[in-house]
Amino acid sequence: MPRQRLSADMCLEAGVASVVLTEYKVKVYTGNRDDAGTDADVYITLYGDSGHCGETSLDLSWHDDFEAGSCVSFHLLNI
Ligand SMILES: [Ca+2]
Repeated sequence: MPRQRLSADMCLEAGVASVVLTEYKVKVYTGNRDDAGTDADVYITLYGDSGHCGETSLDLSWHDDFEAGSCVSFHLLNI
């Protein structure tokens, strides 16, 4: 299963003095019905006690994400 680790810098908001980063594993299951897959850009925003990581693209390089019947894991850091 392909994995991607996003940098902490991508998840830090300006003005936050100190943060505790938590790593999350997000698994996206795409159904296997006709036309269930997508080539659209897919984003996620994770919220924590100190803020949020902002809109983060779920996209693995050199991998056709969100095909019908697939499961893709993404590793994200959140504050
Ligand atoms: Ca991709």
